[in-house]
Amino acid sequence: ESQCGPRGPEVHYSQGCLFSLTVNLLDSRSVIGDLGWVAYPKNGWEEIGEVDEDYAPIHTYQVCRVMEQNQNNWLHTNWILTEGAQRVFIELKFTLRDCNSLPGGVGTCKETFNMYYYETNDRVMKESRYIKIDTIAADESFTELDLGDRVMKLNTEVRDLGPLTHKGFYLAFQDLGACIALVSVRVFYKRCPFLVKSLASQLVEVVGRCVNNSIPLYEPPRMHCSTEGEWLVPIGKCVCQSGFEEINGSCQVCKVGFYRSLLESLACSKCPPHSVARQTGATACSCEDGYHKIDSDPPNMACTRPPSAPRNAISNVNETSVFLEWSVPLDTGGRKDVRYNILCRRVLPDGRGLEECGPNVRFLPRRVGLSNTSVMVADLQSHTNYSFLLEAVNGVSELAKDHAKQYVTLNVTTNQAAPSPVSVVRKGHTGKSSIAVSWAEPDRPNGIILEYEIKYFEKEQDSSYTIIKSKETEMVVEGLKPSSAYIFQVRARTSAGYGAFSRRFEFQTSPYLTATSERAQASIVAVAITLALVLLAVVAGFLLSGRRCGYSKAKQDPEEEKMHFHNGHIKFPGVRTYIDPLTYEDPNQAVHEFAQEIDVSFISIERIIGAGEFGEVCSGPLRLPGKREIQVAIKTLKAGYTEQQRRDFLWEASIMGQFNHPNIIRLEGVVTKSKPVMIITEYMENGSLDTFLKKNDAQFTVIQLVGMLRGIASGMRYLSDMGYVHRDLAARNILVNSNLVCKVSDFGLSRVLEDDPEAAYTTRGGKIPIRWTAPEAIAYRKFTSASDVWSYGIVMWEVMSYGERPYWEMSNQDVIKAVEESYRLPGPMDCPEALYHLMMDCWQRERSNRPKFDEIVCLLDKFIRNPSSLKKLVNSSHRVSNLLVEHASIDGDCSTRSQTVGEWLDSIKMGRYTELFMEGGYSSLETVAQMTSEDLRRVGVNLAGHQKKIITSIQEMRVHMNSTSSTVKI
Ligand code: ACK
Repeated sequence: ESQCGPRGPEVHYSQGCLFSLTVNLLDSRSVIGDLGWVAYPKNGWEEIGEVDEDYAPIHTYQVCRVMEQNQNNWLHTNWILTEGAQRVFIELKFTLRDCNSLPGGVGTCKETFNMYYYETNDRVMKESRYIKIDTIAADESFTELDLGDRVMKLNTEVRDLGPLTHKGFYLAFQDLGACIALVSVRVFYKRCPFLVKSLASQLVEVVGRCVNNSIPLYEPPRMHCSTEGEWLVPIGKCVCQSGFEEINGSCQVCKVGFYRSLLESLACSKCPPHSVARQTGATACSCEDGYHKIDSDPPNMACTRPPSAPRNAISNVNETSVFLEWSVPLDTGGRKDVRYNILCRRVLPDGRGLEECGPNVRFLPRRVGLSNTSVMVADLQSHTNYSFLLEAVNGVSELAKDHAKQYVTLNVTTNQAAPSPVSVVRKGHTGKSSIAVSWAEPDRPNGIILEYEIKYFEKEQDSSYTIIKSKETEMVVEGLKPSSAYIFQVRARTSAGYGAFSRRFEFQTSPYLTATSERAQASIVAVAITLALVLLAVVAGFLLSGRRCGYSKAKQDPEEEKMHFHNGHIKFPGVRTYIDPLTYEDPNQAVHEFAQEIDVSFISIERIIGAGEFGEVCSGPLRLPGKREIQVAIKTLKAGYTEQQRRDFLWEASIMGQFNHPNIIRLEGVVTKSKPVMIITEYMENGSLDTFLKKNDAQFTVIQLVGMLRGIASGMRYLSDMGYVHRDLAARNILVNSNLVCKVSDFGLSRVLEDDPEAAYTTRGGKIPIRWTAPEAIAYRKFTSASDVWSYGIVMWEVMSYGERPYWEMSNQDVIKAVEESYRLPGPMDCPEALYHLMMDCWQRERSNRPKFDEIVCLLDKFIRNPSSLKKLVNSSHRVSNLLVEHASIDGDCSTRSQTVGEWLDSIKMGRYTELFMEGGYSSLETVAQMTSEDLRRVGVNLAGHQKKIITSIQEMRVHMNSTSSTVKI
């Protein structure tokens, strides 16, 4: 009671107060007058009346018959009422004599006594019913000495008794020969305060109440009172309410600058950074101006603000995709939940402003709410300027409306890109041997579509397929088998190259016609022809009447298209072409039109890698702001240059800057505003191809070599499509990177050769590329893409012979003479025959007979796809050190010439006439070469377009045969 105070269940459980009250049923010390206990025998226990220092009576019963045998002395209490208690406690205080300290009488002396009880509902006592409670021994017994000192060692023993079922009970103490003084006997039970009447055998639940400024935590406090009067099983708890803290068992208000929210901690806490509590008793702190908190922020979290802008943003353009990357903002606003949003805007031409990128632009993984510091933006338009706003936000950005948003802007120009795939190919009219197909322009042409390629093959026969080219978006494919399923795929080509093929579309030709349906068809055809004639007459009249219709989009024979494609360099309006820097009055303007000026501080020259024509070539890192650091090659213009030399030097940059192709060395920019003047290009780890091959003699597989050649041909195809003639194509002007990618470089010579033949022959001395140059270019400076093809053949030879010098040590004059006399380089050692054939084709005297770069790429691709075509090596007899002249032909889809009549007709897509040619007796190319238009009509080639195509091919064949017959071998 003293411990818990008189408040009863008004407990503050957090103090851990457990308490009970005790109720005495008997206390021998509080009895005034005789106790009235009964001793038996009479000479056993005897009562000694004494008073304590306060004159209160002390009832002591003692017995000490230690010297006598067979002692059995009983002492009974009065009848003790239980008052309903089921469990009572008996507290004995007594002294006991140490037997060892007794002189002589140790044999009978005892040091214990027994305690009994006997329950009754009335006062009637039956001794025989006593039940032993326990044998009581002393913790400490006293000796003679203690008696002398009058220091009595008082023992206290408590025993409990229960469950009691009767109204009352007697206690009895049995002595069997000890020396005992029973100083006091107290019998009591325990009860919970204020619940005296509720004491029960089970736990009784009692609801508590929280003290001032405290509140129940989770649930109101409850405790259970046990039968022993103890508080057990506390449930619920009180805590100080928000804004208060518990100090010494009471709840005290939080001071200014401190706060306490309910569940966070028991004590008031200092306001977290950027927040204040201006009054006492704060349950939370409020944010300083400019700082915010969101509901989910814990109370002890500092107030935060929006982040600053992302840093170090860089862009990496790959065709029409841009990879944006950045670093986390310097100031995250104090939060971890920083996310990034991208705003994509297209820069409208002619300064017309910006427009938001439409829904077609894809953001990977997404546009807003990016948790990583990078994003891929795909499906942009090619050759277009974009401005990306990159913004960092966090959980409080929404709340900080007045906070000026901090963006970082990235301006990006997309590159040239191949067109996207044609998505649908439709079937039109179907005949027994023809199917009309049409398709829509790709969703993203990424430039002007130069032509389409239609690939088709009989279903499940995809090892042999046919490719036809067309400028239209429809065509009739002929020469098909009746009742057969064909697979069609279409792809588009722009100056950036081919897009991917469409998915496969399967169409079926009609079955053979029956006699009647043939007749029906014949009549339909007759009607159609009549209609066509009428239409023709109308159109002719229309044209003759002087009205201009412009370019007619009427359906053309796609085969004709292919002819055009094969026989000439196709140029369509709008195709990007190379612009001769000469067209600029001020050469400096040309440089800055095509080349970016780079601040020299972004370049570090680390080492010299070689000597260029105008000065040293160095390498080092280029760190453009907002761009990833890259390694570059730095061509310098040596000090003391003339203005002309400066112009010549920068000329190359004006040219290079116009190109954008993976197999053309990429110009990063120029330094013209400081000295030395520099041209900065991408760095090619393996340097020039000739040196690289010499260093790695016989180290590569044929496919690796063909892969390199394919890259060079692809770069050259791009240049020829751009209308640029290189004029100095040689392995020394090809650079190789660490992935063995070959890139065409050195664009410096062409103008000089064109404008100043003397300069080419005199000032450049050994650099005159006689060995690489086509005869017509040497003879009368006819530099064309066809002369570049000749040089390409020499590069092929250099590659296949691992950097051997063409024509070895022969003098330039001897080379010119030998080539004039139709001598050609022999096939290099271990060179596949097919590659040597291609080289030889590149060295056709008649330049129109040389393959186009397009065909070369196509053929090399075929070799790469089918390496077994490269198994057969050049006959070793062709490889003696003599020069050998031999004509070879390109076969297959990439060529216009072939060996048998059937192959030749197939190659010009006139295979349908093979049988007619055979029937007409034209079974060899020699006989075919003599054919006239009249002969063609006679064998059954009636269509004018087909006649024209076949005749053109026959004429080519004649030229070819004539040059073959003049072959000289040494
Ligand atoms: O054979 P190389 O190591 O490769 O020696 C020459 C030298 O500079 C003089 O032209 C090298 N070179 C030129 N341009 C580059 C480039 N873009 N990357 C690496 N090396 C280059 C060339």
